[in-house]
Amino acid sequence: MKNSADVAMAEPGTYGRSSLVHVDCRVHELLLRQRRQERTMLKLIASENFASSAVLEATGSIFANKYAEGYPGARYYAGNEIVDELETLAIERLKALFGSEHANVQPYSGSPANQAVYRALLSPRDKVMGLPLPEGGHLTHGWSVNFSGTDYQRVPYGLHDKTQQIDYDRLRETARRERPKLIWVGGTSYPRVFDYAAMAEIALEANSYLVADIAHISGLIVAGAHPNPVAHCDVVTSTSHKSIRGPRGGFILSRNEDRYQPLYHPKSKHNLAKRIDRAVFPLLQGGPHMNTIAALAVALQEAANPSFRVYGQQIVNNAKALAGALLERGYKLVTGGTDNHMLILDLRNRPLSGKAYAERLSRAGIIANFNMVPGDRRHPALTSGIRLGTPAVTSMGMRETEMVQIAAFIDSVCRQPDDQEVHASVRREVADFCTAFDVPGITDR
Ligand code: DSN
Repeated sequence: MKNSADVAMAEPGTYGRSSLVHVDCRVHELLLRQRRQERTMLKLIASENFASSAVLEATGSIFANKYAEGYPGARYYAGNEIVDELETLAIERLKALFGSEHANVQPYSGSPANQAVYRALLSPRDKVMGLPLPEGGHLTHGWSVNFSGTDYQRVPYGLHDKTQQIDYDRLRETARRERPKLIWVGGTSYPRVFDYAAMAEIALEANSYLVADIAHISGLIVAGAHPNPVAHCDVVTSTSHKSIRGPRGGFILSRNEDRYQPLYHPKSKHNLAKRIDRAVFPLLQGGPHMNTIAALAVALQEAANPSFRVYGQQIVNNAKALAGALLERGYKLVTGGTDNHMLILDLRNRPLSGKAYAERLSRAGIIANFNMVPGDRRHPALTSGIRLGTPAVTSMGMRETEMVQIAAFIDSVCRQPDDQEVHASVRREVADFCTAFDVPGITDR
């Protein structure tokens, strides 16, 4: 028997009208399974969220079909009058939300956005300071296996031994000595607020560009639940799919003018904004994903709604409640707690690796990622930590009471990591627990 895809292709007129279930039952079945999983499990990955139905609709729209290499008003393809309006709308919304002079919405995601910053500001082998990955930084902030660590000179800065928070005094000393051309502020597993004003002072003393990577916390910033770095930084980069609850993509904010242009780019005829734009396209990328830009515009409209402020604050309240409940149960947390949307369980004194605990939790319907902790002696593929985040469960409408219950689920699994019956029983309880909440973007039950 012919499969449904053959039928759709064979019958003239059916192409373009059949729905997924009729064209590809295998992918449809996988989609249904993923949907069921997301409805019945607790998504505690700090970098994930649930985009709204409106954001998903724009992501899956016909804007995906359009080639629009270039920028609004200066494209290399015809027929872009409407997408010019669309991209301008996203840019203006972004500038208004963050108070930025310039915005580029074309980066395909966070790492390409960061790569564009390197290419706009630096030359190969220039010195770059960043927080190392095991201490909470990102691969692109100068980690050895990433282009940022192989093509540039890495000057790591670190955490205070006691507080496990950024040691700004040591950072200042290192910056004075090394005079890096760029300093990153931001990370992927740092559960505290960043002191952008202190970083700006340090960067100014060292003649360094200051670049904030706000991928994790952009939603918190818009909601007023974390300080906004824009006034302190030369450039700010972000993904758009984490706490800001947009499509999978990235963006860059910057000043128009480059305060170090005479020093570092005396021959360039382009200001900072223009150099960022040229680094994204044509240097690194081709056609922008206009469907993603459409969905970003929608997400920014949602984030401008006053209810988003309530959402952002609740993410933080929930993270604090989850941290408090785990501390009460005797768990150790990196830095002793959290100021933002994430917490990192320090499992160095436990028998199993972070990876092993993450696997057990997953069997019980709790999805989290294993993560390095400061001073970790285990291999990065095993680690001694678990990172937990509250953006997704907060999008489901959960509050502090539910965080206490989630801590109890986590504790049951981690106390009995080898008892599969316990995992199965927690899995049933978690599924039951989730049925009381709606999952944005997943409308059917
Ligand atoms: N992969 C992202 C995270 O989980 O934090 C960072 O790029």
